[in-house]
Amino acid sequence: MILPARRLREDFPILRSTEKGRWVYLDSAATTQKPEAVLQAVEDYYRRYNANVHRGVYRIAAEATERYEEARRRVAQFIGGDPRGLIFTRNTSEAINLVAYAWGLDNLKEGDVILLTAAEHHSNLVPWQLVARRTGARLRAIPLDEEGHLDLSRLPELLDGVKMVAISHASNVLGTVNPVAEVARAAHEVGALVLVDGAQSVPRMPVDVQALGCDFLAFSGHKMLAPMGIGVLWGKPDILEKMEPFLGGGEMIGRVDWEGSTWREIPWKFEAGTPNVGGAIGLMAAVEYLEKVGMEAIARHEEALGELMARRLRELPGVKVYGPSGTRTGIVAFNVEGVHPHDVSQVLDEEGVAIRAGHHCCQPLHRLLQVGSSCRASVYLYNDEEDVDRLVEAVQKVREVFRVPG
Ligand code: C6P
Repeated sequence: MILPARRLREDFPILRSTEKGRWVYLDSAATTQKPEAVLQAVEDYYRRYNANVHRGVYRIAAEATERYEEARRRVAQFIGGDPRGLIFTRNTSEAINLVAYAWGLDNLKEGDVILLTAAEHHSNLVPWQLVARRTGARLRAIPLDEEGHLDLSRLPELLDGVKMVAISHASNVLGTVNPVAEVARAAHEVGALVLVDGAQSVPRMPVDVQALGCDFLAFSGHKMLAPMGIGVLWGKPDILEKMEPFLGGGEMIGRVDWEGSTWREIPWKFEAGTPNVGGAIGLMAAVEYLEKVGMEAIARHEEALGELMARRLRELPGVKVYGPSGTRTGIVAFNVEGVHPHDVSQVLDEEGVAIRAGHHCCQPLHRLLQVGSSCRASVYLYNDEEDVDRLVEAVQKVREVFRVPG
């Protein structure tokens, strides 16, 4: 394998072996585990310089503000973006809602189209439904081919009347990576803006907003080694400058009077109230850890494990794997014939293997796959072939317990 996963696991207290043996975590697409470096950075903030930011002038308040703004610059650099466009949010969902409301309510009107894909997570579907209901805009979806890749053959037609293209970069179910740069070029030709849901790509491959050519990128810290409760919306500064705030409150204002208020400059215009300072500092530590391991190596490691996992599961009689047969990320959804995913997951848990079971917040996609739910195994930099063996052995056990034919 590309990465020394066994050695990397030592950096993650929760993944260290216990007397019961080694527990195999295969649910990193839901949330990743946290390395010592991140835990220490967060603890150091709370133990040594916990203070509100942009407010106090005493020593530790200045230090907290400095580190919070340093985190903004480091995370912006990680995605190749201008730090003035980097807004800290709670997660991907909040980042997408920010754009849907703050941009959508003022820029969409009756008959305008928001173009998504047929594989979107609810977080990149429901906010647009809510805003479409308020503005009279309509949703349209780019269809998928047999393997789950985007079918772009009708893209020019699909772009007719489109004002916003909001698409995921990597699917949280199918293991596919969408050709975002190609879609963005076509979208810009018809004057549409492009939002990329990077929740599953930013953690597992090099992502550069200039190369993607997107106007907005949303992602979550907790899926890339950082704590929960910190996420990012990056936007092109000139677009963000023209947008009204999403939430109102402390610190996002210029001057407040009973008659009205003015806003601070970006990015602070979009950060109302006390931010998650410890989370941002944790995200900076996570980004530094990821860069040390190397994003290119992480992507290749995941691809190799994803392909291996999909191939080994496909070889088992009665197991159906979704998504492409070729290159994929380390996210593999599957079903065992006649066994509910929750039962599969429970037997796997008894074998010390943690996976996710359900619709993975992608109900329309599961309807397209003609199933209500699925099992999903997802790897990260701390997984290796041994973990794939453990998964396959545990699925074999499921087949035995439930007497799956074949
Ligand atoms: N997917 C999964 O197990 P939040 O919850 O806001 O941090 O991320 C939302 C989100 C948006 N887009 C994609 C493609 C995602 O995968 C997710 C989160 C998790 O698949 C939790 S449902």
